[in-house]
Amino acid sequence: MFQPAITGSGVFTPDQVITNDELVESFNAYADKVNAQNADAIAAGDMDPVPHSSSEFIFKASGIEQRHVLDKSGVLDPDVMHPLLRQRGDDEPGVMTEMAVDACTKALTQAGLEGSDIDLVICAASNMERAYPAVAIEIQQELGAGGFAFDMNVACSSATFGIQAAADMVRSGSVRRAIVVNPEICSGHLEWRDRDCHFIFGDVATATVIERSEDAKGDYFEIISTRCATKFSNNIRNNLGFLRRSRPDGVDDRRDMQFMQNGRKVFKEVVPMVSAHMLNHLEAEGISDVRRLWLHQANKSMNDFIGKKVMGRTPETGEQPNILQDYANTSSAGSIIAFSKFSDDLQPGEYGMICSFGAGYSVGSVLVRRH
Ligand code: CO8
Repeated sequence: MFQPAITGSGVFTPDQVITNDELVESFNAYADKVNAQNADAIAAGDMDPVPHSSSEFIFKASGIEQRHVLDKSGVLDPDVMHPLLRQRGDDEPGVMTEMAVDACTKALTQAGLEGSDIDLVICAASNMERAYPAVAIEIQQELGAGGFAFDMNVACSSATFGIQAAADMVRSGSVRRAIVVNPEICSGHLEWRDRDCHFIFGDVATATVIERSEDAKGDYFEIISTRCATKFSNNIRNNLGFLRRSRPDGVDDRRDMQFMQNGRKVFKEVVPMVSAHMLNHLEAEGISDVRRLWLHQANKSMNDFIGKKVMGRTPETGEQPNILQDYANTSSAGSIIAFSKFSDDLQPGEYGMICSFGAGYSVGSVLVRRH
């Protein structure tokens, strides 16, 4: 058995930013347009008007101030309301691969490695841009990595589930060096025309290098243990799938072909589930002094609750870093952005926990110790 360690991490952040005010201005223009087009039906009581969104609500309910996206022109155009991304030819890398390679290159540089040193690529994300060939295999090719590659999807928990899979393989010796990469184009499957959720997501890619601690070339975090759990729930759902064409009632225009959630229920059900999961994991390892929590980034109040429960007190500034004010919810990448940006200052011997949670429901935790 070998001791797995995280020896590098990297973040690709798209250049384009949408502030809450920009988002709300475009949403309200869309609402006004739809309401004007349906003025008669609304006046007759046959249709409810589309209500306006507000920046104040968004910040208060979620803590989000802005989000990075691959394309803001389409998202903010009231006649489009989704990103406009060039269709890639079959002979060029896909959009997810491009983002992933950027994040992987940063993570590999931090680990002092080349792509050819890697013998496992896991592309772990909420959505894949095509059914096959696996996005991970294209990333493997672009990196010049050897071994094998595969895609996995556990929604927002994809990164921690991927790290568990990679760490277990490194531990057993079946692979030597792995990279887990999370390219999340959340803007592609968010319903920007629904004010209940239009503010939630952003785009990003993160990557984590996992190898034997004895192979590490610089600083690293030992992966002490990992723990994953799932419990079926319909409260976060997207029905877009390969069987859509077989349904008699149309193809892509239904609301359930995009992200849907009952946010209130998710909040109430997931907070206790995640807190108990993390506490059980720490208790099983006999750890009572975890110094840093890198949590999934969906909602600031949610993280405040979880942090308080797990630490047994209100976490001090920096103990539970949030990045969602700048990035919004980036699905599986959120906890890894927090880890990548806020882990350098941990002292040797100190413990931290990465934890992601979301649709499924799913929750994954990774206990690390700074070497
Ligand atoms: N502007 C103004 N008012 C609004 C808006 C808005 N934009 N949106 C809603 N309101 C109104 C509502 O209509 C409601 O009005 P009323 O009281 O009259 O009915 C009122 O504000 C309150 O609405 P909510 O109850 O919905 O508000 P909440 O306080 O619950 O906040 C949140 C909503 C922010 C969504 C919150 O519930 C939350 O964050 N919940 C947790 C969500 C979560 O953690 N989800 C998991 C992450 S998703 C995941 O796992 C990944 C899935 C795959 C990725 C998909 C990528 C696209």
